[in-house]
Amino acid sequence: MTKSITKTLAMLSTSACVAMGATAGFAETWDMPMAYSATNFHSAVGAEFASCVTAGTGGDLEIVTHPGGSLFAGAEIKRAIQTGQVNIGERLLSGHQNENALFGFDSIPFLATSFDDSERLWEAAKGPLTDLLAEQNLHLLYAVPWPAQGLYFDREINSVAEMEGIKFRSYNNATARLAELSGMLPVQIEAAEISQAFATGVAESMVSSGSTGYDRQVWESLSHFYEVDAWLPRNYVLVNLDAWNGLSAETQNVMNGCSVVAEYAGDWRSIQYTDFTLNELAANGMTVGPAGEGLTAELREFGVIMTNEWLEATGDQGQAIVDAFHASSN
Ligand code: PCA
Repeated sequence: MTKSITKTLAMLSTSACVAMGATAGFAETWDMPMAYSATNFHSAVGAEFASCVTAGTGGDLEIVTHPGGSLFAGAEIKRAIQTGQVNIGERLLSGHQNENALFGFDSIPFLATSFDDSERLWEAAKGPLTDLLAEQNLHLLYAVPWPAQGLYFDREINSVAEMEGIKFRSYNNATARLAELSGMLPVQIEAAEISQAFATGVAESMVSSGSTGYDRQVWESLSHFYEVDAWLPRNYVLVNLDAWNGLSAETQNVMNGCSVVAEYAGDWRSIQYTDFTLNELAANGMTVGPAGEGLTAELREFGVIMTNEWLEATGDQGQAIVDAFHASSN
């Protein structure tokens, strides 16, 4: 990895010189909508990526990030890029599982539960996902995992039976299905809106990372975080394919180089952020720790059900991803 980063940086500086040496063409600005708060590590990585491209192209292509859902809300970002309302943006693709089940490969409970697993699963899925996105007029640049997903509640929970009837904030089909299997009542809410949803009692629980709980200060309404390590969903930075094809080879090179750096930095930040945010949840009064054995065993059963459902929905393509993931651990 270090070697490829060094190569990338060398490539970037070459491209930057080429771009700066070129006779100034028309400088272009691309707005980049992002759904999560400005202080979130994904948004920080996006801002670094934007500066990298702006500097690397000698200002020929300036990218301006708009975090916190300020330009488009999370659910609208993919369509905005596809239709060319913006040329670039970041989106949690599992939010579009209803369009194509393949988008949910990173949200299958207990398939890939660590950063290493997540990396291997991503390697297995990258090809098919890139092809699927290209069919939708989207070019995939890079993807960064969230820390592992755990369960938040406003009370102590030791079994699935105790979850009956709890209002559960979901962020994609998989999280809604998990709620359904455990007898909770799912309500889909963007991360930007959850502080208010918890404060007003619209939701009393969710599955997410320590990162989102920290960003949204959920300790104001919730009391428990159970480290379940259920899966690590990813955010994806996508470009409108026509806009991508319209870029010069030099600019594409710079963007590819900046993407490699962003993916590497994003992984690193996500790993660092895991302990930091869990400590912050505890420091702000929440009970933070692993789920009990009974609850964990029950949740793992849901994992088996949901893995089978996903394989049924995706057929040979899904099976090939899961097989390649398992094969890569040998
Ligand atoms: N935070 C995002 C997605 C996964 C995560 O950790 C959210 O809760 O919306």
